[in-house]
This record gives sequence, structure tokens and C-alpha cells, in this order.
Amino acid sequence: EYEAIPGPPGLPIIGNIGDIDGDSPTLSFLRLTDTYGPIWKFNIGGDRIVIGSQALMHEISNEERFTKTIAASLGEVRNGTHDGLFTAKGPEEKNWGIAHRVLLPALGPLAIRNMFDEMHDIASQLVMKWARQGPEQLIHVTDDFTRLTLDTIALCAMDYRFNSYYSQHMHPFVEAMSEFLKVSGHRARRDPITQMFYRTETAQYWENIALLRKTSQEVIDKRKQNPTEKKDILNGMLNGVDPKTGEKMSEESIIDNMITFLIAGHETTSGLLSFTFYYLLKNPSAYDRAQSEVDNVIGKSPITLDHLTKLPYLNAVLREAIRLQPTAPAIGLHAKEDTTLGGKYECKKGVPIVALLPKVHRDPLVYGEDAEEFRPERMLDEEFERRNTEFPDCWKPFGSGMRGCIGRPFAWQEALLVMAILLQNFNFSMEDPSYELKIKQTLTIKPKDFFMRAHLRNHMS
Ligand code: MNH
Repeated sequence: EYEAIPGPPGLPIIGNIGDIDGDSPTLSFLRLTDTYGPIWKFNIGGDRIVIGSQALMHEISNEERFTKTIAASLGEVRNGTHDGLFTAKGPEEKNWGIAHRVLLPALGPLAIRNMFDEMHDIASQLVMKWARQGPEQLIHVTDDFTRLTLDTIALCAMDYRFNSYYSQHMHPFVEAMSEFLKVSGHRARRDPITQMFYRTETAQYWENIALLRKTSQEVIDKRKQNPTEKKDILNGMLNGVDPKTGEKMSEESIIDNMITFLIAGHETTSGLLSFTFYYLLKNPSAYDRAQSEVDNVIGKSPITLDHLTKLPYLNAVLREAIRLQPTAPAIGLHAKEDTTLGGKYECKKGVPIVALLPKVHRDPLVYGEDAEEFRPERMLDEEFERRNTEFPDCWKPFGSGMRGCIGRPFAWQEALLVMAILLQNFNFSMEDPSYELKIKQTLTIKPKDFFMRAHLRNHMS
């Protein structure tokens, strides 16, 4: 009675390994979706279903029927962050609930406003760096935005300064984190027998995890010895009491979540800023409108929190950039019970479903003929809200429901502030105007080999 879900044929034993590029699975998924349509399946050590339309996204966003799945890379990242928010299985793990309820206010809109000065501090350092370098210096856009987002989350989350801007080599903690993430990705794609041959890598992997945990422990110890009134995320975790259980977060859970914030909180925002500048430079009229908004609303004065609430066009630009390039490009879910998908396909309990956000976000039934184009106007509040009501779950860059992104207000404030302060101070140009967007994938996606130049605007004098 069920219709068969289409998909690449594959081979016995190895299944579809040959169809998926291990280094950038998302790009392979996108190509295969072009071939097989908005729902298809493949097999690598078990069946997996891929979906890429608003209707199917809406269906699997129903939390009564579907829930987050910890598979592949996320399963490996769990080696370092255990039942921290991002890698927890769900409410059945008690620490998830405690951390979720303690951290919702600690990362909520109100708390984030208190972090404005620290965000501004790091953003100003980037302005200084680019101003000093001058327009002759090629800016490796994603590298400098990654320095910015890492330094910002570390300062706001645990009052720690990586001082990344002026060093070629990243801080040992950062080095350990990126190695840990990279190897987590590799491990996810190996079978257990093959994995046994990677002795040295495995030893290094666990050493990196140990270093991440030790550094986090030191930060906690230091704070406990020198308590402050600061309303930062660390104090939120140390002092917060879960209203439901009356419990505080355990020290282990604080460490898990501290590492989680640094992992979940930097690459995604860095990618968002990078794609935003790519699209602005490719679309001069959008660029001009964004810069005019900054000039009209903020002018030459220092940026304040209040300004950030008055930048509708910049908001729309960010929404549109992350629509086309959702920097966390895939979300993994599974059905809680055997069920049906799209009214006619069988979906077994527990089978991983990959929701492919770049496809969901370009669904022509929702976004029309120009779905592939960068057009921020469609993301201005009124149209944005009307569309989200008519087509629920058509824009889900932060996931949704109880496992949705807890760092969304943080990321948005940071991205808005940085975009505003940069447009206020510089005119940008693309190093190579014929640059065609290429994507680099790790856990997240970013533009590859994208360079620009920053020319200081002289209106400041
Ligand atoms: Mn974030 C979950 C995208 C910034 C911390 N984040 C998610 C999910 C998406 C996501 C999608 C859901 C993942 C899944 O279902 O497997 N996050 C983003 C994007 C940005 C982002 C696109 C920036 C742009 N995230 C941040 C920042 C932080 C953060 C900044 C921390 C300050 N995110 C998290 C945490 C979770 C999460 C923690 C897991 C929440 C949970 O499951 O309880």
C-alpha cells in the first residue's frame, strides 16, 4: 500500500557510500535531491531518509510524532559534550531539562542585552584591525569572522579572552576544538574496524577533549574563587536554579555546555556574516540600501542597543542570507513510532531523517520563481510573517520546537551589530568581482576562498 521512496540504487554491503562525498555530504544530498525530488532515501549502514520541501519540513516539525536524532557527526561530538544541550538525546536525559530551563533566561533576549558591551568590544577590535591594515590587505572573510565570533562567545560565555585577531596560530583551546570537530566528522564516516587503524588520531582526539574540559574546569574554578555579579552565561549556569526540579546544574554539565556554546556558537554565526557580505557585494542595490539604513539610523554616532531595534532592512538581509545559505544546513530527526510521510511513504520508527534546509528554504511553492535569488525585500517583517503563517516551517535556520537553537537571540544581536558597525565604518569591495560562490563544509557551511577589501569611509572625520 505504501509507495516506494525513490533513491540511488546502491550496492550490496556498501550501500550508497559511493554516492555521498564524505567531505561534504550536504552538497551530495543537494545534488541527489535535484535528481530524486523532495523525498528520497539512501543506505549507509542502515536506511536514511532525506527531505527537502516546506510541506515535509512542516510534517516532521510535529514534535508529537518526530524528535531530534543524535546520529553521525553529532554522535561523535557527544564524546566531548555528553548530554550537553546540543548533543543530548532529549528530555529523557535529565541534564538536558535542567540545562534547558536554567539557560533559557541566561540566553534570553533580556540577558543578551547585557552582553552588548562585550560584543561591541570585540566588534570594535575587528574595525581597528581592518582600519590599520588598510585596503591593500586582502581579507580572508571567513577567517576573520571566525576570530570575531569565537572571541565574542568566549568573552560572553565565560569571560575568557582568546585574542584571536593578531595571531596566526589559534589559541590551544581553539586548536583543540577545531581538531576535535574535524576528527568527529571523520570518525562518523568510518566503520569500527577501519577506525581501529587510526590509533594516533584516536589518542590525539581524546587528548583534545581532555584539554577542552581541563580549560573549562579552570575557568569555573577561577570564577568560584573570584565571584562576580556579572550577568554572564557562566554565572547563569553556576547560580541558576531549575524552577522545575529545584536543582542546579552539575559541574560536569556546566563543562559540557561551556564547550557546547563554543562549538555551536561560533562557526554558524561566522558563516552567516560571511555569506551576508558575499551577497551584499554581489548585489549592489541591496548593499546601498543596507548602508543607507545604517547612515540614516546610526549616522556617525556610536552604535547602541537601541539602534539595533531600528534596522529592518539589515534584519531582512540577514534573514535572506541565511535562507539561501543556512549555515547549519541539515537537521536530523526520527519518528517516535512507525508512521507515514507525505501521505504515502513508509517511515519506520527510529530511521534517521535528514531535513535539508537549503532545499526547504528554496521551495518554489513557497518562495516562487525567484526562490534562488537574493532579494532581502521579501524578508521585511510584514511579508516574512505572512509567509511564515501561510507556509509554516518554510524558514527554519535555527531549527524549531524545544530542540531549536537556544543561542538565536545571541547570534542575531551579534550579527546585526557587526554588520552595522562594519557598514558604518567601511566601504567594501570584492577582491575578484567574478568570484563564484563555492561552499566549504565542516559541521557547518561557509563560503570558500572568499576575499574582500575594506576601505575606511572618511565621513568619520
Ligand atoms: Mn545554535 C541548536 C543553528 C548560533 C547554541 N542551532 C541549533 C540548531 C540549529 C542551530 C539549526 C538545532 C540543531 C539540531 O536540531 O540538531 N545556531 C544555529 C545558527 C546559528 C546558531 C544558524 C547562528 C547563526 N547556537 C548559536 C549560538 C549558540 C548556539 C550563538 C550559543 C550561544 N544551538 C545552540 C545550542 C543548541 C543549538 C546549545 C542545542 C539546543 C538544544 O537542543 O537544547
